[in-house]
Amino acid sequence: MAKKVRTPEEASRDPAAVALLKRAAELEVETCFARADEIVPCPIGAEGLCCRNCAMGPCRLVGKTDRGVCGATIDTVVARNFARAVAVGAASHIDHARDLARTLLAAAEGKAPDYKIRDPYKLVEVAKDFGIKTDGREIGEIARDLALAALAEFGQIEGEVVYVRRAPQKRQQIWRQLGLVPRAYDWEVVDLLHRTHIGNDQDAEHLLHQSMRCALADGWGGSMLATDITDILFGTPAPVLSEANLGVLREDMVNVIIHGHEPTLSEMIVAAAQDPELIEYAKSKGAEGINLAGICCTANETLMREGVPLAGNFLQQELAILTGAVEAMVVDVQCIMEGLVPIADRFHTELITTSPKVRIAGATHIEFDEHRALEIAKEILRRAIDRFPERGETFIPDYRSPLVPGFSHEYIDYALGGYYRGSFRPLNDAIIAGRIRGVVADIGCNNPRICHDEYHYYVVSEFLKNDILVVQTGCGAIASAKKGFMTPEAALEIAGPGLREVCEAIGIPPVLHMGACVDNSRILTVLSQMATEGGLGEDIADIPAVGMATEWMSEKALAIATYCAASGAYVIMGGRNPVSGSETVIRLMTEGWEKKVGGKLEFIAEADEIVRKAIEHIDKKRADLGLPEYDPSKWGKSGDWRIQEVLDLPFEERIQAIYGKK
Ligand code: NFS
Repeated sequence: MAKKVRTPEEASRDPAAVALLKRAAELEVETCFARADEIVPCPIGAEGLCCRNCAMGPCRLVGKTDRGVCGATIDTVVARNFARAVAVGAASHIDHARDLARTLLAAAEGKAPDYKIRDPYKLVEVAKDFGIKTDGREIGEIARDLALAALAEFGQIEGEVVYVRRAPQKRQQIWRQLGLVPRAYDWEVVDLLHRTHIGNDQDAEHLLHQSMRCALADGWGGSMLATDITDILFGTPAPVLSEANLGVLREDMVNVIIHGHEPTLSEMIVAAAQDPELIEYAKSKGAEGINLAGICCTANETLMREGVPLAGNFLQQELAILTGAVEAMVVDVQCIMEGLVPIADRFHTELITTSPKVRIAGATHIEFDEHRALEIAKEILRRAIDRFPERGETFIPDYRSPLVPGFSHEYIDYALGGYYRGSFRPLNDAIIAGRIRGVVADIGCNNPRICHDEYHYYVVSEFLKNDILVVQTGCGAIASAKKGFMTPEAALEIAGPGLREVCEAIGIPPVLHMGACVDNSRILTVLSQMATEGGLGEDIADIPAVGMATEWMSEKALAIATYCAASGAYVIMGGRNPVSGSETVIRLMTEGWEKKVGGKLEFIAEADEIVRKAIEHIDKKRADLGLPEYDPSKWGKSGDWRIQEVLDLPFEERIQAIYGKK
């Protein structure tokens, strides 16, 4: 069968990406889009049916072969492959959290002088969660105790991880009854990996059970801790105005892309870029200054707190270099394509790795050390500036959209009720009344096997039309940002009448950017607070909400999906189903998990089917709660819309509309 090579328009829905894919063809530069067309996925691995866990194999369980050499069944092999992916995904978030906790400790002990506690209020709140005494104590002392208590969570000898107590009571009971409460972050990952060794756990349900516990150590452990410490060190996000897409690169400035996941170095680069000496240095090389832009979750971190513009999501990392306008791309950990090296070689761009964990052959390595963070950040920027005179022809597609990100759960609480009356009551009330039909979290990656951003655009616009509030993180959030869904004005244009009223009243966009992928923990916190607030049941599983990663590709996405399901949510993953080789595993994750934990994980290939099933689930949850059936005709006659309508009336009718009499 001839391989299908997609046109740029078939490969991406983002006009900036389309323009650059055309440019790539002209320059004969290879990208992941072309490689995805070239490489046919292994059909056996794709279904989870290849076991390569020992040297008796690899065993390919296809055709008449339904057991591996050791006798492992299809169900065991498929569940074991899934479990390994969850373990790796969880490990990524957990290890990210460890680095942040170590940075907090170094900052508290005065060994990392460039870091300060920017949110002491949150420090105190989190310290209380950890049972640390806060009254009358110095901030530095509290921070040190918190860092040590947090670091102890990774390898705790026994007990439960602290953050499970943030979940609704009912959820905690379910986890305790089922033995699902994580004991220590690292423990659950090691336990799961251990089980997948040859000759260990050989019961699909049992493997999936520990997959949930391990994933919970991510969601209610590593990720939640990473979010909290990042807020403590760099500030809890609140709305800012910024821009998204490759058009944020500047012709007249030194462009530096920060890409990866960790905020520790990128925050220092943001600070260094404002250094007058470095700006002067850039000017001495013929540039107007230094322009920073982000890719992937580093982008989301610095966007949320500093307003640094988004250059793009996962599938735009190579395309950014293709503009010819990037002097340096600075990467840390996760989601960094090795394909960046050959592209950077074609241009003047320096690809700089910085994490002690990540080296890429062909890239420059400047190792990050939190003890002299700002100095390293300045060194990196100086190198970028030195490249500016080497810049050749550029091709920056002129596409960028405004956005208002920064919706931490603390800010949502504040926006809904004010400083003294912060509460989720208005949100719950809007759902109860039916103004908001339900909530969808559309998160996760891009995948070159799916037309770039297409699923994100489609599902988000469908949900908005149906009065469903959308919250987003990760690369899905960047997709919506580029599409213009993240401005309050978008509510007027796309949202259904009820959702529009709510957005107008509060002054928020209909799609809330809640941060990076570790910040999915913010979504867990919001759902827990909604459950606790009252009127929407008493558990996350009761809320009319659905989680999804429509263009997922990473193991982290599988870990997130699993902890959301284990927390009671219905989770839908788009595109490929990595457990399709076993009907038993599919059943266990859907019907089985639904019975066990109230949530389920389903893989659905088509976007319209995803929307249909999500809305069906939301309506079912509404009915279970005894809420009124969704009826959009009841709404849309208030707020700005109504004011304008009244102002447009002839005088007599206007008076009647306002005063109710002639
Ligand atoms: Ni999440 Fe963020 Fe993007 Fe996917 Fe990668 S950047 S952590 S894994 S690709 S959303």
